[in-house]
Amino acid sequence: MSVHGMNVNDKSAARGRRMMPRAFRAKTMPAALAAVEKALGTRALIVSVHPIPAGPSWQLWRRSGIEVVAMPSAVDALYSDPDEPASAGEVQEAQSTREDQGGIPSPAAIPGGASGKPEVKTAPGSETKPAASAPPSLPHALALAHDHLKSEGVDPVWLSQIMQTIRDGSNDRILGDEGLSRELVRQELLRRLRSDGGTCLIRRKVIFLIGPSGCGKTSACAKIASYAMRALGKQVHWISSDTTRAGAIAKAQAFTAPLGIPLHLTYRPEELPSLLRRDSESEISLVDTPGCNPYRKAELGELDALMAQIPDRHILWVAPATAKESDLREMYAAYSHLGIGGVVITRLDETRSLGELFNFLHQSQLPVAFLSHGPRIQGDLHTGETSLLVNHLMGEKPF
Ligand SMILES: Nc1nc2c(ncn2[C@@H]2O[C@H](COP(=O)(O)OP(=O)(O)O)[C@@H](O)[C@H]2O)c(=O)[nH]1
Ligand SMILES: [Mg+2]
Repeated sequence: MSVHGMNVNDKSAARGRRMMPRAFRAKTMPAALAAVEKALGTRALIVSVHPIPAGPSWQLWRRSGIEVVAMPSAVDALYSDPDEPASAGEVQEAQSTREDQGGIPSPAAIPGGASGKPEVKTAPGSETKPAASAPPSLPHALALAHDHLKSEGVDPVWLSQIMQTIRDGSNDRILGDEGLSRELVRQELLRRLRSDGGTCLIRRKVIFLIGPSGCGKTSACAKIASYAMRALGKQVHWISSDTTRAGAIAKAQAFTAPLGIPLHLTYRPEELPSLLRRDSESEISLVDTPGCNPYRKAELGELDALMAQIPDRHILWVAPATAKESDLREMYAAYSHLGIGGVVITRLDETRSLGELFNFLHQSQLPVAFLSHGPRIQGDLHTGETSLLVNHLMGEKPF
Protein backbone atom coordinates (compact mmCIF):
# COMPACT_ATOMS: atom_id res chain seq x y z
CA MET A 1 0.00 0.00 0.00
CA SER A 2 1.22 3.44 -0.78
CA VAL A 3 0.28 6.74 0.88
CA HIS A 4 1.44 10.03 -0.68
CA GLY A 5 3.84 8.08 -2.90
CA MET A 6 5.39 6.17 0.06
CA ASN A 7 4.74 2.53 0.91
CA VAL A 8 4.53 1.22 4.49
CA ASN A 9 8.14 0.02 4.48
CA ASP A 10 9.32 3.42 3.24
CA LYS A 11 7.29 5.06 6.00
CA SER A 12 8.72 2.96 8.79
CA ALA A 13 12.23 3.50 7.37
CA ALA A 14 11.57 7.25 7.37
CA ARG A 15 10.39 7.02 11.00
CA GLY A 16 13.53 5.04 11.86
CA ARG A 17 15.66 7.78 10.30
CA ARG A 18 13.79 10.37 12.36
CA MET A 19 14.68 8.49 15.54
CA MET A 20 18.39 8.72 14.71
CA PRO A 21 20.34 11.12 16.96
CA ARG A 22 21.28 14.34 15.21
CA ALA A 23 23.94 16.93 15.99
CA PHE A 24 23.03 20.59 16.45
CA ARG A 25 25.86 23.10 16.52
CA ALA A 26 25.72 26.72 17.57
CA LYS A 27 27.89 29.31 19.20
CA THR A 28 26.00 29.18 22.47
CA MET A 29 24.20 26.51 24.40
CA PRO A 30 20.82 28.33 24.41
CA ALA A 31 21.05 28.71 20.60
CA ALA A 32 21.84 25.00 20.15
CA LEU A 33 18.98 23.99 22.46
CA ALA A 34 16.59 26.34 20.67
CA ALA A 35 17.52 24.63 17.40
CA VAL A 36 16.93 21.20 18.96
CA GLU A 37 13.53 22.30 20.16
CA LYS A 38 12.62 23.82 16.79
CA ALA A 39 13.59 20.71 14.85
CA LEU A 40 12.62 17.93 17.27
CA GLY A 41 10.03 19.45 19.55
CA THR A 42 9.90 20.18 23.25
CA ARG A 43 10.08 16.50 24.24
CA ALA A 44 13.37 15.86 22.43
CA LEU A 45 15.87 13.72 24.29
CA ILE A 46 19.35 15.22 24.75
CA VAL A 47 21.96 12.52 24.14
CA SER A 48 25.13 14.52 24.74
CA VAL A 49 26.45 18.06 25.05
CA HIS A 50 30.02 19.07 24.45
CA PRO A 51 32.06 22.13 23.47
CA ILE A 52 33.60 22.42 20.01
CA PRO A 53 36.09 24.92 18.59
CA ALA A 54 34.15 27.15 16.22
CA GLY A 55 36.75 29.73 15.17
CA PRO A 56 39.38 29.31 12.48
CA SER A 57 42.24 27.05 13.60
CA TRP A 58 44.69 29.93 14.08
CA GLN A 59 42.21 31.87 16.18
CA LEU A 60 40.75 29.17 18.43
CA TRP A 61 40.47 31.65 21.27
CA ARG A 62 38.09 33.85 19.33
CA ARG A 63 35.10 31.57 19.55
CA SER A 64 34.04 28.28 21.00
CA GLY A 65 30.87 26.52 20.03
CA ILE A 66 28.64 23.85 21.43
CA GLU A 67 27.35 20.63 19.92
CA VAL A 68 24.16 19.10 21.25
CA VAL A 69 23.28 15.61 20.04
CA ALA A 70 19.54 14.98 20.37
CA MET A 71 16.80 12.66 19.14
CA PRO A 72 13.03 13.05 19.07
CA SER A 73 10.98 11.42 21.79
CA ALA A 74 9.48 8.08 20.68
CA VAL A 75 5.98 9.60 20.96
CA ASP A 76 6.82 12.49 18.62
CA ALA A 77 8.55 10.18 16.14
CA LEU A 78 5.58 7.76 16.06
CA TYR A 79 2.95 10.41 15.51
CA SER A 80 4.86 12.80 13.26
CA ASP A 81 4.26 12.77 9.53
CA PRO A 82 7.22 11.07 7.86
CA ASP A 83 6.45 12.88 4.59
CA GLU A 84 7.28 16.19 6.25
CA PRO A 85 10.88 17.07 5.46
CA ALA A 86 13.13 17.25 8.54
CA SER A 87 14.62 20.66 9.22
CA ALA A 88 18.33 21.20 9.07
CA GLY A 89 20.20 20.07 12.16
CA GLU A 90 23.16 22.39 11.90
CA VAL A 91 22.57 25.96 12.99
CA GLN A 92 24.84 28.94 12.97
CA GLU A 93 24.00 32.13 14.80
CA ALA A 94 24.15 35.20 12.62
CA GLN A 95 25.60 37.41 15.34
CA SER A 96 28.47 36.62 17.67
CA THR A 97 27.53 37.30 21.26
CA ARG A 98 31.14 38.10 22.10
CA GLU A 99 32.77 41.40 21.52
CA ASP A 100 35.43 41.59 18.87
CA GLN A 101 38.59 40.66 20.70
CA GLY A 102 41.17 42.09 18.39
CA GLY A 103 42.73 44.26 21.09
CA ILE A 104 43.34 43.78 24.76
CA PRO A 105 41.69 46.49 26.81
CA SER A 106 43.98 48.43 29.10
CA PRO A 107 42.91 48.48 32.74
CA ALA A 108 41.21 51.82 32.13
CA ALA A 109 39.00 50.14 29.52
CA ILE A 110 37.89 47.41 31.90
CA PRO A 111 34.18 47.78 32.71
CA GLY A 112 33.92 49.87 35.84
CA GLY A 113 37.27 51.59 35.11
CA ALA A 114 39.90 51.74 37.80
CA SER A 115 37.71 50.04 40.39
CA GLY A 116 37.59 47.06 38.04
CA LYS A 117 33.96 46.37 38.96
CA PRO A 118 31.41 45.85 36.21
CA GLU A 119 28.91 48.55 35.42
CA VAL A 120 25.47 47.68 36.70
CA LYS A 121 22.73 48.66 34.28
CA THR A 122 19.40 49.26 35.99
CA ALA A 123 15.97 49.12 34.43
CA PRO A 124 14.10 52.46 34.24
CA GLY A 125 12.29 53.08 37.52
CA SER A 126 14.39 50.56 39.48
CA GLU A 127 17.47 52.72 40.07
CA THR A 128 17.23 52.38 43.85
CA LYS A 129 17.60 48.60 43.63
CA PRO A 130 19.89 47.38 40.84
CA ALA A 131 18.58 44.11 39.41
CA ALA A 132 22.07 42.62 39.25
CA SER A 133 22.54 42.76 43.01
CA ALA A 134 19.08 41.49 43.95
CA PRO A 135 19.04 37.93 45.30
CA PRO A 136 17.94 35.83 42.33
CA SER A 137 14.92 33.53 42.64
CA LEU A 138 16.40 30.74 40.57
CA PRO A 139 15.34 27.24 39.59
CA HIS A 140 16.89 24.66 41.92
CA ALA A 141 19.74 23.54 39.63
CA LEU A 142 20.78 27.10 38.81
CA ALA A 143 20.52 28.11 42.46
CA LEU A 144 22.94 25.30 43.38
CA ALA A 145 25.46 26.45 40.76
CA HIS A 146 24.96 30.07 41.78
CA ASP A 147 25.63 29.35 45.46
CA HIS A 148 28.70 27.25 44.66
CA LEU A 149 30.21 29.93 42.41
CA LYS A 150 29.43 32.64 44.95
CA SER A 151 31.23 30.68 47.65
CA GLU A 152 34.18 30.36 45.22
CA GLY A 153 34.40 34.16 45.13
CA VAL A 154 32.91 34.87 41.69
CA ASP A 155 31.75 38.49 41.62
CA PRO A 156 28.05 38.50 42.60
CA VAL A 157 27.21 41.08 39.94
CA TRP A 158 28.79 39.02 37.16
CA LEU A 159 27.10 35.96 38.63
CA SER A 160 23.66 37.57 38.50
CA GLN A 161 24.29 38.56 34.89
CA ILE A 162 25.32 35.00 34.00
CA MET A 163 22.22 33.55 35.65
CA GLN A 164 19.98 36.11 33.96
CA THR A 165 21.48 35.30 30.54
CA ILE A 166 20.79 31.60 31.11
CA ARG A 167 17.23 32.22 32.29
CA ASP A 168 16.51 34.48 29.32
CA GLY A 169 17.77 31.89 26.83
CA SER A 170 16.19 28.74 28.29
CA ASN A 171 12.80 27.29 29.08
CA ASP A 172 11.47 25.55 32.20
CA ARG A 173 12.15 22.09 30.79
CA ILE A 174 15.85 22.84 30.30
CA LEU A 175 16.17 24.62 33.63
CA GLY A 176 14.50 21.67 35.37
CA ASP A 177 17.33 19.38 34.24
CA GLU A 178 20.31 19.62 36.60
CA GLY A 179 22.86 18.31 34.06
CA LEU A 180 21.75 20.73 31.33
CA SER A 181 21.64 23.64 33.74
CA ARG A 182 25.21 22.96 34.89
CA GLU A 183 26.29 22.73 31.25
CA LEU A 184 24.67 26.09 30.53
CA VAL A 185 26.52 27.64 33.45
CA ARG A 186 29.79 26.08 32.28
CA GLN A 187 29.30 27.46 28.77
CA GLU A 188 28.49 30.94 30.07
CA LEU A 189 31.63 30.94 32.24
CA LEU A 190 33.71 29.69 29.32
CA ARG A 191 32.38 32.40 27.03
CA ARG A 192 33.66 35.00 29.44
CA LEU A 193 37.26 33.78 29.37
CA ARG A 194 39.71 34.26 26.56
CA SER A 195 42.37 31.77 25.49
CA ASP A 196 45.21 32.12 23.01
CA GLY A 197 44.89 28.40 22.24
CA GLY A 198 48.66 27.93 22.51
CA THR A 199 49.15 29.94 19.33
CA CYS A 200 51.79 32.34 20.70
CA LEU A 201 54.50 29.73 20.10
CA ILE A 202 53.41 29.44 16.48
CA ARG A 203 52.93 33.13 15.77
CA ARG A 204 55.72 34.70 17.80
CA LYS A 205 59.50 34.25 17.73
CA VAL A 206 60.61 36.21 20.80
CA ILE A 207 58.70 35.58 24.00
CA PHE A 208 59.42 37.26 27.33
CA LEU A 209 58.27 35.88 30.65
CA ILE A 210 57.72 38.54 33.28
CA GLY A 211 56.24 38.70 36.78
CA PRO A 212 57.12 39.13 40.45
CA SER A 213 59.79 36.95 42.02
CA GLY A 214 58.80 33.38 42.86
CA CYS A 215 55.70 33.35 40.63
CA GLY A 216 57.17 30.54 38.51
CA LYS A 217 58.79 32.36 35.54
CA THR A 218 61.89 30.16 35.24
CA SER A 219 59.90 26.96 35.72
CA ALA A 220 57.32 28.16 33.16
CA CYS A 221 60.16 28.96 30.76
CA ALA A 222 61.42 25.37 31.09
CA LYS A 223 57.92 23.90 30.69
CA ILE A 224 57.17 26.02 27.63
CA ALA A 225 60.60 25.22 26.15
CA SER A 226 60.05 21.50 26.62
CA TYR A 227 56.52 21.70 25.12
CA ALA A 228 57.73 23.78 22.16
CA MET A 229 60.49 21.29 21.39
CA ARG A 230 58.52 18.10 21.86
CA ALA A 231 55.06 19.04 20.59
CA LEU A 232 55.90 21.68 17.99
CA GLY A 233 59.40 20.65 16.91
CA LYS A 234 60.80 24.10 17.69
CA GLN A 235 64.45 24.86 18.24
CA VAL A 236 64.48 26.84 21.47
CA HIS A 237 67.03 29.44 22.62
CA TRP A 238 66.89 30.39 26.29
CA ILE A 239 68.06 33.88 27.17
CA SER A 240 68.26 34.78 30.84
CA SER A 241 68.55 38.34 32.06
CA ASP A 242 68.26 37.10 35.65
CA THR A 243 72.00 37.09 36.24
CA THR A 244 72.55 38.84 39.56
CA ARG A 245 70.26 36.94 41.97
CA ALA A 246 72.03 34.21 43.97
CA GLY A 247 71.68 30.83 42.27
CA ALA A 248 69.73 32.18 39.26
CA ILE A 249 72.33 31.19 36.65
CA ALA A 250 72.82 27.75 38.19
CA LYS A 251 69.05 27.22 38.07
CA ALA A 252 68.87 28.23 34.39
CA GLN A 253 71.73 25.82 33.66
CA ALA A 254 69.96 23.04 35.57
CA PHE A 255 66.90 23.46 33.35
CA THR A 256 68.59 23.99 29.99
CA ALA A 257 71.30 21.29 30.17
CA PRO A 258 68.95 18.25 30.40
CA LEU A 259 66.75 19.70 27.64
CA GLY A 260 69.79 20.37 25.43
CA ILE A 261 68.84 24.03 25.03
CA PRO A 262 71.52 26.68 24.43
CA LEU A 263 71.60 29.15 27.34
CA HIS A 264 72.56 32.78 26.69
CA LEU A 265 73.12 35.22 29.54
CA THR A 266 72.55 38.92 29.19
CA TYR A 267 74.04 41.30 31.77
CA ARG A 268 72.99 44.57 30.12
CA PRO A 269 69.84 45.36 28.08
CA GLU A 270 71.93 46.42 25.03
CA GLU A 271 73.34 42.88 24.76
CA LEU A 272 69.91 41.35 24.26
CA PRO A 273 69.24 41.96 20.52
CA SER A 274 72.40 40.16 19.43
CA LEU A 275 71.41 37.05 21.43
CA LEU A 276 67.99 36.57 19.88
CA ARG A 277 67.52 34.11 17.02
CA ARG A 278 64.88 34.71 14.37
CA ASP A 279 66.63 33.15 11.38
CA SER A 280 64.42 30.15 10.70
CA GLU A 281 60.72 29.44 11.13
CA SER A 282 61.43 26.71 13.64
CA GLU A 283 63.49 28.87 16.04
CA ILE A 284 62.08 30.68 19.04
CA SER A 285 63.79 32.66 21.79
CA LEU A 286 62.42 32.54 25.33
CA VAL A 287 63.62 35.36 27.56
CA ASP A 288 63.51 34.69 31.31
CA THR A 289 63.56 37.92 33.32
CA PRO A 290 64.37 38.71 36.96
CA GLY A 291 61.46 39.12 39.35
CA CYS A 292 59.88 42.56 39.06
CA ASN A 293 58.07 43.96 42.07
CA PRO A 294 55.10 45.87 40.58
CA TYR A 295 55.32 48.42 43.42
CA ARG A 296 59.02 49.28 42.92
CA LYS A 297 59.66 51.93 40.28
CA ALA A 298 63.35 51.01 39.92
CA GLU A 299 62.55 47.39 39.06
CA LEU A 300 59.83 48.45 36.61
CA GLY A 301 62.38 50.82 35.04
CA GLU A 302 64.86 47.95 34.53
CA LEU A 303 62.16 45.86 32.87
CA ASP A 304 61.23 48.81 30.62
CA ALA A 305 64.88 49.21 29.57
CA LEU A 306 65.10 45.51 28.65
CA MET A 307 61.85 45.55 26.67
CA ALA A 308 62.80 48.73 24.82
CA GLN A 309 65.53 46.73 23.05
CA ILE A 310 63.01 44.43 21.34
CA PRO A 311 59.96 46.13 19.79
CA ASP A 312 58.53 42.97 18.16
CA ARG A 313 58.37 41.01 21.40
CA HIS A 314 55.52 38.97 22.85
CA ILE A 315 55.14 39.30 26.60
CA LEU A 316 53.66 36.57 28.77
CA TRP A 317 52.91 37.64 32.31
CA VAL A 318 53.34 34.79 34.79
CA ALA A 319 50.61 35.14 37.43
CA PRO A 320 50.04 32.79 40.36
CA ALA A 321 46.49 31.48 40.80
CA THR A 322 46.98 31.95 44.55
CA ALA A 323 47.13 35.77 44.23
CA LYS A 324 44.18 37.86 45.38
CA GLU A 325 42.06 39.57 42.72
CA SER A 326 43.25 42.98 43.94
CA ASP A 327 46.91 41.86 43.61
CA LEU A 328 46.31 40.60 40.09
CA ARG A 329 44.68 43.89 39.16
CA GLU A 330 47.53 45.94 40.65
CA MET A 331 50.16 43.81 38.92
CA TYR A 332 48.39 44.09 35.58
CA ALA A 333 48.08 47.85 36.01
CA ALA A 334 51.85 48.07 36.68
CA TYR A 335 52.88 45.91 33.69
CA SER A 336 50.18 46.72 31.15
CA HIS A 337 52.07 49.64 29.54
CA LEU A 338 54.55 47.04 28.22
CA GLY A 339 51.75 45.41 26.18
CA ILE A 340 50.94 42.09 27.78
CA GLY A 341 50.14 39.52 25.08
CA GLY A 342 48.93 36.74 27.36
CA VAL A 343 49.05 35.23 30.80
CA VAL A 344 50.62 32.06 32.18
CA ILE A 345 48.74 30.98 35.28
CA THR A 346 50.84 29.03 37.76
CA ARG A 347 50.23 27.33 41.12
CA LEU A 348 46.79 26.06 40.14
CA ASP A 349 47.54 23.03 42.31
CA GLU A 350 47.94 25.25 45.36
CA THR A 351 44.43 26.68 45.51
CA ARG A 352 40.93 25.27 45.53
CA SER A 353 39.07 28.51 44.85
CA LEU A 354 39.41 30.22 41.51
CA GLY A 355 36.63 32.80 41.75
CA GLU A 356 38.95 35.79 42.14
CA LEU A 357 41.14 34.62 39.26
CA PHE A 358 38.02 34.19 37.12
CA ASN A 359 36.87 37.73 37.99
CA PHE A 360 40.22 39.12 36.95
CA LEU A 361 40.47 37.16 33.69
CA HIS A 362 36.91 38.07 32.83
CA GLN A 363 37.47 41.78 33.44
CA SER A 364 40.85 42.04 31.76
CA GLN A 365 40.06 39.72 28.83
CA LEU A 366 43.73 38.76 28.82
CA PRO A 367 44.27 35.66 26.68
CA VAL A 368 45.24 32.64 28.79
CA ALA A 369 48.33 31.18 27.11
CA PHE A 370 49.37 28.41 29.53
CA LEU A 371 48.23 26.81 32.76
CA SER A 372 50.66 25.28 35.24
CA HIS A 373 49.50 23.02 38.04
CA GLY A 374 52.71 21.72 39.56
CA PRO A 375 56.48 22.08 39.57
CA ARG A 376 57.21 19.21 37.14
CA ILE A 377 58.65 20.31 33.80
CA GLN A 378 56.69 17.71 31.89
CA GLY A 379 53.06 16.91 32.64
CA ASP A 380 52.18 19.98 34.69
CA LEU A 381 51.58 22.39 31.78
CA HIS A 382 48.50 22.90 29.60
CA THR A 383 48.04 25.29 26.70
CA GLY A 384 45.31 27.87 27.28
CA GLU A 385 42.52 25.37 27.90
CA THR A 386 40.15 27.68 29.74
CA SER A 387 37.69 24.77 30.05
CA LEU A 388 40.07 23.32 32.66
CA LEU A 389 39.76 26.53 34.68
CA VAL A 390 35.98 26.40 34.39
CA ASN A 391 35.85 22.73 35.45
CA HIS A 392 38.01 23.64 38.43
CA LEU A 393 35.74 26.58 39.21
CA MET A 394 32.65 24.36 39.02
CA GLY A 395 34.31 22.09 41.59
CA GLU A 396 34.40 19.20 39.16
CA LYS A 397 37.91 18.42 38.11
CA PRO A 398 40.77 19.98 40.05
CA PHE A 399 44.16 19.65 38.39
N1 LIG B 1 53.21 23.86 43.24
C1 LIG B 1 53.70 24.54 42.21
N2 LIG B 1 54.95 25.01 42.28
C2 LIG B 1 55.44 25.70 41.22
C3 LIG B 1 54.66 25.93 40.05
N3 LIG B 1 55.42 26.65 39.18
C4 LIG B 1 56.62 26.85 39.81
N4 LIG B 1 56.64 26.28 41.02
C5 LIG B 1 57.71 26.29 42.03
O1 LIG B 1 57.81 27.61 42.54
C6 LIG B 1 59.17 27.88 42.89
C7 LIG B 1 59.64 29.18 42.23
O2 LIG B 1 59.60 28.97 40.83
P1 LIG B 1 60.57 29.76 39.84
O3 LIG B 1 60.27 29.27 38.48
O4 LIG B 1 61.99 29.70 40.29
O5 LIG B 1 60.02 31.24 40.05
P2 LIG B 1 60.60 32.62 39.47
O6 LIG B 1 61.30 33.29 40.61
O7 LIG B 1 59.40 33.39 39.05
O8 LIG B 1 61.50 32.29 38.32
C8 LIG B 1 59.99 26.67 42.48
O9 LIG B 1 60.19 25.88 43.60
C9 LIG B 1 59.07 25.95 41.48
O10 LIG B 1 59.29 24.55 41.47
C10 LIG B 1 53.32 25.41 40.01
O11 LIG B 1 52.56 25.57 39.04
N5 LIG B 1 52.89 24.73 41.12
MG1 LIG C 1 63.50 32.83 37.94
